[in-house]
Amino acid sequence: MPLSSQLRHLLLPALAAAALLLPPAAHAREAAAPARLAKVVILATGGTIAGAGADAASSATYQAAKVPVEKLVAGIPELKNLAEVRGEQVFQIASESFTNEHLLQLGRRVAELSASADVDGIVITHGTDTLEETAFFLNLVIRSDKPVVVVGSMRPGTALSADGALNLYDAVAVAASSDARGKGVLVTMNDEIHSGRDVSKAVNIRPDAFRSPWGPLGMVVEGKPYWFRLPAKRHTLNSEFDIARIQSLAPVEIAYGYGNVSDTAYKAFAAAGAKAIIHAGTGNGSVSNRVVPGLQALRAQGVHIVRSSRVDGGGFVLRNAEQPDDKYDWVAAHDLNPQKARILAAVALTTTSDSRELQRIFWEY
Ligand code: DAS
Repeated sequence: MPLSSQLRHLLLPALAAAALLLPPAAHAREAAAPARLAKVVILATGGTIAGAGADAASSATYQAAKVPVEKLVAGIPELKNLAEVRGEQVFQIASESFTNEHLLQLGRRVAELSASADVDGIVITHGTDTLEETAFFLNLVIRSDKPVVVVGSMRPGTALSADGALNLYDAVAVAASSDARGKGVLVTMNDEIHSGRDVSKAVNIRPDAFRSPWGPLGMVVEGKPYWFRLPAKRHTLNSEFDIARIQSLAPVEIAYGYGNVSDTAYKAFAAAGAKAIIHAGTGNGSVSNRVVPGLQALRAQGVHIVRSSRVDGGGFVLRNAEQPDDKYDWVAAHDLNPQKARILAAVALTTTSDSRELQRIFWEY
């Protein structure tokens, strides 16, 4: 039954006065303006996430690096519920064609943006082939705790059940979340959040292609990150490396170990100027007895030998196990696969050429 006007006149001032007595929190909640959306910059480099195929059934036959960043962002209007997003087209290439110069140029832009008060998080759209190398490189050299999230897709946006849009939505959600700060460079693929250090591409044509041997750090579900683990190795603000102090990366090459192998590739790499060679060895980074003398000679010429393993996913190369690393002055790559070991060796060589220092760095990063 409606209040009489007389009673209303009596009650309203009393209710207003009572409202003023509410604890500040209640007032603050009602009065506060909605928290501003995080400002996220998407740096686009190409890859399948920017790819296009001839028809929807072409999920593995397509051209990478075709769709510009503006179209990627426009294709996901829901992004504006997560963050204030703007895009920059840094490159438009398939990532198998990345060079050290691409890594340095991208790293310098990421460093510049992460130093800006007008940027809360950064997303990098990237081809999946070398995504793990770029993510690890940035993890080593970007001196900021702001979220940097690298993302790709296994299918072009033109395909049935394309994975790029949700992967990018997840990446923006993580880059916009304050609890992603300080966790190092991250990778979002297939609903999972991985450490840029650990993750690698384990399958070449499925959306669940990316695996971390020690497991993902968390998941993104409906635009919300859920965390279950933290990185164990040094990264970003806790790294001794800084993109601002890196002018170039030394040539570091990878040679594969297998039955009947010879030392030809190692010698050719050294002759071409390699400062370190990553041995993608069998098993525990083992080296054929047909190759050991050649590697000892290269070490004597000043070329570093880093023993990684072609076995990728869940173990690590043990120093002085089957190979006398102390005697040969070689470096054990620990749990890093050959392509990650190449990145760390190249970054480490910007500050030292001492093999004991290199080994310390391989234990710590
Ligand atoms: N060629 C692959 C690349 O650019 C396509 C992809 O998977 O992103 O890495």
